[in-house]
Amino acid sequence: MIATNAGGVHVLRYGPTRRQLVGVEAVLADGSVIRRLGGLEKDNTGYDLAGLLCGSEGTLGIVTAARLRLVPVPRHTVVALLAFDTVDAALVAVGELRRALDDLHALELMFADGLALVCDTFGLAPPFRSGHAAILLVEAAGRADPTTAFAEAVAALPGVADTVVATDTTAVRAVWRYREDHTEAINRVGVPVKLDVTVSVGALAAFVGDVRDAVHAVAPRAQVWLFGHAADGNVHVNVTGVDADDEAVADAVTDAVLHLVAARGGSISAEHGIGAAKRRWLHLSRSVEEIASMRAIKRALDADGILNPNVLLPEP
Ligand code: LAC
Ligand code: ZN
Repeated sequence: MIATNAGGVHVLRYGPTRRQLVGVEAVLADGSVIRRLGGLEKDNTGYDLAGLLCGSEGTLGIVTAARLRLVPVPRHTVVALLAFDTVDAALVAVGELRRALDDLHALELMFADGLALVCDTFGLAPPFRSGHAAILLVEAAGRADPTTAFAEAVAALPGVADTVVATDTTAVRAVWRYREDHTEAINRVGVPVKLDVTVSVGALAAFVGDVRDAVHAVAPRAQVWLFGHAADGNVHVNVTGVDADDEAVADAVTDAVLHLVAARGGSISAEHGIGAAKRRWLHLSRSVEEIASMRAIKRALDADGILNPNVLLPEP
């Protein structure tokens, strides 16, 4: 989790792993150990090495211990699925809910085709009587019961075509399945080309509209599955119907989507990292100067290049 700066559905409330990290112990490439586990909230004594190691994908050191910030488990949780007949209406609701709900805990985006696939694949009852273009999963959670504030915020939203609400643990879990089972359902269609991108929330509607066209321009018969973390502008773009082992087509799909993201000022990896698969495209999100700085840090801490040598940084 630390090496990848893992994200997930609660980043909007708590931030990614880096925000939880208050210290690490790590073994560096030369065998030396850095250890800073005191957990001081205020500590301006130089470079933030824990923050640097977090998200470094194993290229700078091996994390062997960590000190994490703890947050109280919310006592009350309420979850709803909100259906919208246009993507724009759903994304307007994203902004409204962020402004209106202090206890917002998750805000996830799905589309009609992905939801239908999940229901078909796992034999789940469709949550709505008819199909809707875009669906938000909204979770509010807090020390006090957020149900009233939640109901008021949802009632004030324009464009809600239908709702499903869950408050008890079993119902909450059942609602989350519609979102969380997306990855497994898509994997059963075929090995997907997987992309994980962010654009600003303001650019999300246009991106969602354009990304299918961008894929179809290079792979006309491909299916494009979109879902993700609406509040973060983070969309998981999974493409099936292209042979993932046919590198030329898979690369063309990746290239098309990641250039679209870059043109809209987004990030080519929101959560999943660069790894080996995306290192060729790092320049779309990072400047020449930034990549040079990253190379200098890598050289300083791992002169022989023994730690995860083929990930993150592009081949020189
Ligand atoms: C998710 C994983 C794919 O959000 O990041 O479900
Ligand atoms: Zn995700």
